[in-house]
Amino acid sequence: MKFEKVFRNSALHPKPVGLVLQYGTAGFRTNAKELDHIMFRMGLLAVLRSKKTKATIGVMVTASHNPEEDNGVKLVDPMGEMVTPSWEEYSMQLANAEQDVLLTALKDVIEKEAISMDQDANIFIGKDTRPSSEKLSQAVSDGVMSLGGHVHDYGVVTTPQLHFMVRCQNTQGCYGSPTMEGYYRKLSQAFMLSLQAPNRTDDQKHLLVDGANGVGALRLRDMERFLQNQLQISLFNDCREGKLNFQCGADYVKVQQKPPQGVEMSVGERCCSFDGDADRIVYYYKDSDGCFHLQDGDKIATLIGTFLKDMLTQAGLDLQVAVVQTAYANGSSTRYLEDVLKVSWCTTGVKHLHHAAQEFDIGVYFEANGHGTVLFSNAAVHKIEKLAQDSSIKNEKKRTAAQLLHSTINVINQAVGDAISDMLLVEGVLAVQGLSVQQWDAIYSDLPNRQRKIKVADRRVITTTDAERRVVTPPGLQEAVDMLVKKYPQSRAFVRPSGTEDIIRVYAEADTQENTDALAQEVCLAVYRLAGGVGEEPKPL
Ligand code: G16
Repeated sequence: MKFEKVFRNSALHPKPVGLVLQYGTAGFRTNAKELDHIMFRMGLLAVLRSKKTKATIGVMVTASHNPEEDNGVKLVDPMGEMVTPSWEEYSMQLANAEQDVLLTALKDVIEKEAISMDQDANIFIGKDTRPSSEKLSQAVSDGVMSLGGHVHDYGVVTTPQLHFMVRCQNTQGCYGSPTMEGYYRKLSQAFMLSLQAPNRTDDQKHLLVDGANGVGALRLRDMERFLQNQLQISLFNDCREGKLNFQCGADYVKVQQKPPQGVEMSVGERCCSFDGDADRIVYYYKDSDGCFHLQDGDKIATLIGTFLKDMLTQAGLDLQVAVVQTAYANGSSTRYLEDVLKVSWCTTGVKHLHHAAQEFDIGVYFEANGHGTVLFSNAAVHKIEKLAQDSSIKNEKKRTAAQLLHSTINVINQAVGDAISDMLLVEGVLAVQGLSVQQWDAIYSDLPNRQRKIKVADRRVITTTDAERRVVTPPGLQEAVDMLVKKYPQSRAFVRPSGTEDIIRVYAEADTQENTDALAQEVCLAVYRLAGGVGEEPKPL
């Protein structure tokens, strides 16, 4: 194999000398200006991964919930999941190799993984709506083609759509057709089958969607015609004006605990927000006193997990449903879920949750921020399909439950959390169960909670353990958090470095909002003082 082309073209995407970037929670993510060489090199890596797995690999150019000036890259493995953690090491090796040793780093991966360079490589590329994405996705293509790979560029698509295409391609169409039309048709047909409530009122069909001024808004518009008016969408923050993720989108709504700008909500109306690449969703509404109520990823997991369990019981199927959560899960959600389902914990990051959910017959995983999906084991799919197609079943309730489970499987994008697919799933479950958004909200009451961000000189000084619930370094910080937590009833707090932004995240919950905010403030101060805070000391909100 000749590497002259890689050598030549890499010089067109030079690495700034000394720049070192970490592979974070969801790939590389930083200011777009620092990413050209990373994109070229991830194109190279995708080719190696494709040759190694003998399958199509995806590369998505996006920084998801981050501000518009950032960008990033997510690598998609053959079944549509995030790239396997052992290859994260290789991506760092390639990303951070200085220009003169790039070929050595590349050859090292080839050798370690015993990759046959004669093997074909196919790469699917997608990008979000950021101004920098066009050029950066071109750098990915350059990397792929420099190493002889074939590119299929899907253009501006949501992250989950790209994951879906990769999974469809590598299952030879068994999962669906790897086209945009294939995606819209599969999900919308399954959604309509899953409704089972033909007499829904216009109010029940109506949904307000905040598209975060991102790709989710564009692609949801494309999908509307496939939904045949079964969902009547009022779309806000739809890219016509307004900045991506600015005062809108799922992350803003979840962290600020308030409605996005630009959405006209009436009392009791169901609303939801996507994030910048449409892999997260949160729901909310406003009550008659004008109070804002959030149905975040925990509430979505509860709705879906309990629905699936009910349907399995009605269908007489003995399959275990588990919900996977992270440290951000509200204490009330965990207490509620533990009474009805199995609950499992893992570290922040969909790549970890996805893996943990694969342990069960049916694994529902959601981060509180609205990132999640449901995974069905092959055995579970087989049992459900068999029952749904069994025409000898006389018991109507049982037959309906089996068919509902079957269509639910097809509404869900099992490759990764998907705002559009999750939205259809929630809408279907609410319709089948005849639940209003208020009734759904009343399943349990969240403990007041607060998320804050603290800027420190180097976020790597904070290391954690126990699914990121306890700090290991710097010394004294965990002891300080423990002392503070003791001051407030029903309280909990933790601190962790973000893997997508250059900040430390602080989470606190307690019996009242006042206590929660006081606890969050004190923990912020402890981080600032013990972990090298920069700028002004954190102030109470
Ligand atoms: C990514 C990950 C999520 C994670 C989020 C925040 O989401 O896929 O699993 O929760 O980042 O991570 P951190 O707290 O480490 O910054 P997205 O939607 O931004 O790609």
